[in-house]
Amino acid sequence: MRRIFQVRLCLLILLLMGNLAAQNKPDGQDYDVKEHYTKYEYRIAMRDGVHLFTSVYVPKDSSRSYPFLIDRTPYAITPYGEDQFRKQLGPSPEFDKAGYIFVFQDVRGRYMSEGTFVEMRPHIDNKKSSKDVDDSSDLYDTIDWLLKNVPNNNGNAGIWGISYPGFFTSASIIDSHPALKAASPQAPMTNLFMGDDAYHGGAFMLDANFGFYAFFKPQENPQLPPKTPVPFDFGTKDAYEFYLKVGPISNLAKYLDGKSALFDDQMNHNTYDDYWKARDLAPHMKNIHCAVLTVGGWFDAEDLQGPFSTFHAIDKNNSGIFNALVVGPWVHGGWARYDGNHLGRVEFDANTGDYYRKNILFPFFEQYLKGNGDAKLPKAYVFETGTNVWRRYSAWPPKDAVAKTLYFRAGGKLSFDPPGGDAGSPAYDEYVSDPAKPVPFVNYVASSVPQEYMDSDQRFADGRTDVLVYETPVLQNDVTIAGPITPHLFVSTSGTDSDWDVKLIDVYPNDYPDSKLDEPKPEDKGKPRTDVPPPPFIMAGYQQLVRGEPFRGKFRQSFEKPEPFTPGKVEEINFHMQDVNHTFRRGHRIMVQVQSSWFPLTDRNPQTFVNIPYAKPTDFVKATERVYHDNAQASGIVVGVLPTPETAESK
Ligand code: PG9
Repeated sequence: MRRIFQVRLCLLILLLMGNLAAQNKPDGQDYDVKEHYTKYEYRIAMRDGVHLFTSVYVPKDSSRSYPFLIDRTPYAITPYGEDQFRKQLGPSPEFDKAGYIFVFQDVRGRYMSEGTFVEMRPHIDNKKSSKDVDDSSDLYDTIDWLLKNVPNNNGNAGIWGISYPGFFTSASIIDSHPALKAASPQAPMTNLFMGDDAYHGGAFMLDANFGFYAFFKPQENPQLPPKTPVPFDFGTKDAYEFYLKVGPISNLAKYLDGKSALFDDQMNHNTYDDYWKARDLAPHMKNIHCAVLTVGGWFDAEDLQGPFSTFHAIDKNNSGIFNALVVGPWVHGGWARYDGNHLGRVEFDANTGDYYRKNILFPFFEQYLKGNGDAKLPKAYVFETGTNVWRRYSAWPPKDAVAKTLYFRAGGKLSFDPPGGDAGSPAYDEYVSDPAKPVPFVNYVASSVPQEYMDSDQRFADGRTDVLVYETPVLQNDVTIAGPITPHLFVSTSGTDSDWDVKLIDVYPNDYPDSKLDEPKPEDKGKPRTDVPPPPFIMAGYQQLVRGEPFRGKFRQSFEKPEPFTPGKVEEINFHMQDVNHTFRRGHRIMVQVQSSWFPLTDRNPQTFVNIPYAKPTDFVKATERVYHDNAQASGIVVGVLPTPETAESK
């Protein structure tokens, strides 16, 4: 009897493993990499003598030649060992099957490569000797070596990468090697202080960054990654509670067992100083001679600004090359791994990730690395949320987007008409902001940054006394906006510093049908859902976050030199919220919420003008915040409005 039980248990385990493997296999394809590729490992010497550990997967079919497709990463090129194979080599299974020579490289100072890791290593424009090295010279030397030492290559090379590997893609294509023909920087970090991972509007992106530097630590010498990484133990599932208890964020260093140098840099450089200016990649994006396809996600909680900054910098400094942008309704890196038909409760009515991988990225590299066909890609290939359609634009932002202001009006109204008719109404709205009770960024317990927060339901904030709400009447026509959003606020505070966080929201009608996503897939039945937030699943009246962005008021004159507020004095603040392409459908409403904390997404502003990471507990004080909306101080947000069929007809 016992024997039979053991056999059945083994069969069950094999079945489960098979099922798991099937779920992990990319797009359900049973493609065996080891059967079709041979793997080699090399230590390639750079011009300064440092050796970078590089693995190369070469197609076994030697009847034709192949281009290189390179991925340079700080996150280890596992598995190590020439007999250990990745399950997938390229950005999607099409690449593995079509045949490329796939190259993976540990960047300087990471895992098995020699040298010293430098956060977003600053580019050296005028290199004077072989000691002047950066990621541009490292890729140049790597391609030179590959062309000479890897047989059966077709003389062309491409590079791609997501997030930090996206930065290494952008940084490596500067002063391009002549064999480099195509690059795809995806969610490329471009300026960590200006809207990428570290700071948004001068506020520190606390939850994401501490979580990141809890595992991303400097290393002494070449080393293999740990067999089983041990995640940081917050001691609670509630990040809000954890970070509130921490107090001033300099207290976090004690949790990083003395290896907090990279995190310390993030905290200690809390103005736009030379440390950050040296790491702004945009001004160095020159002498790029390859085709570039930059990819980003509307709901990327880490590097939302990077793709736009990189795309515009390449356009500005490199005429004559193919330079295009793709933006879809995706979370950070979501375009590479999910079907892309929803985020949280919000549905996009199509597998946008599959579409992009098969019809945009794969044809791009096939065209420029093999001369196969014409991908016929537009300058900007953008998924318009709300209408849920792909748009092809000849420029980004679209040329026919017209700047219009959505004005805050008395009585919590929002209107494209200025506040002329509000005579007799109060000139401002006010609330008390208490750093001891900051406004949460999600209304459920979360141990990290839930990706779905980027389009999550804001009804939990709508009723709070420390959140101002402005809302249009029900829309009679679709309103489509495209491009960046610019809050233009007139404010005062009883403190000497304050954050002003602005959220643009799409309010669904009260008869909107419930989400189809509420039914888990058969294979997920009974399992806790991680792709959608907890109940309630009601979509009627849903307040979808379209774009939210913090702004730390001390930087209203400049990010280099913060200035205190004079209590009660009205000041003007203008800041940048990242691009969108969204349609507020007829029957919906447009809403804007304004608040002075967004926790623990960002660190808390003590509302006292101090060096915030090193604030004293007594610096954290309540403040009365005012937002003005009379004729002379007309607060609002500037958006780019596109003509829609209705408005076009009405012209
Ligand atoms: N964008 C991520 C990150 C990089 C650097 C600091 C913090 C986060 C990432 O590479 O995934």
